Amino acid sequence: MGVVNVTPDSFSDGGVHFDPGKAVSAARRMLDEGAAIVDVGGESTRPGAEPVSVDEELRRVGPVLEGLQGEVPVSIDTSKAEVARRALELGAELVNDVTALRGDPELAGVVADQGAYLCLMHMLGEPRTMQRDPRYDDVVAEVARFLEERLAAAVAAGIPEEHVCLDPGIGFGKTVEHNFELIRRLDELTALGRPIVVGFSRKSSLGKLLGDPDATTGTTAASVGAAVAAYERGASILRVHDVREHVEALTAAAAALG
Ligand code: HH2
Repeated sequence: MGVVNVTPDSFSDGGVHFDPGKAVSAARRMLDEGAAIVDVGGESTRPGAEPVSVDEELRRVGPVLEGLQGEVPVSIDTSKAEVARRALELGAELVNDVTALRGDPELAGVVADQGAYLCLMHMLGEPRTMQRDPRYDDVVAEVARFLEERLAAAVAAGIPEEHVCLDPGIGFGKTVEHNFELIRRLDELTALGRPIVVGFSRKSSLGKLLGDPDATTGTTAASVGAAVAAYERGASILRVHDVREHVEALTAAAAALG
């Protein structure tokens, strides 16, 4: 899954794809480089980010989805029902909701009615404050319990279980150690029976691991290392910014692991 953030302020690629034409080209390039789907988002969820209005989010992602004309498989990274509805009308097939259906009470109905796929992600707290001293007794057990409960809520709202994938939410209310423990024990999440999405790409934990306590991003090489490890532990979808490098590394890893 390639990432195209149509935002001025994303931690990872802020501003690079804010121009719709550039975002459309980036999405097409990612598809050429081997992405199976491109995740288009109009709201940054980086630590400390302020929310964006529905109108502003639609202004950002609408022209990009129109420009892609349904030719590129698209995931819409939104928590807002109105944005998801418009994106699905414009050809998106998956709704990637970082609030796991806790943000907008109308979103589950939109996904169910349109027969869309859905990604439910774990987050402790909210983006503005989530990185202030996150604590768990057992991060993996708590994330697993949360995802199981949100999967049940999605199914109760009429979304078929087969349409749902689950994501531990790397960096969303988690320390460096929490993030790596989630990968190390990913089998406890694959045991939930749904495809697991992992988005470690460029996250600050990678920069911190490599020795910079104030890092806000991580390098491509570190991202690839984390993605290959997640793949080996059973992740099905890797959400990444540098598609070519990840596709090459994952192709080699798949050949080696069999
Ligand atoms: N990470 C980000 C945004 N959306 N969705 C899922 N399912 N999993 C993730 O790990 C995830 C996500 C944050 O990364 P990015 O989009 O690069 O930055 P920003 O939120 O600042 O736009």
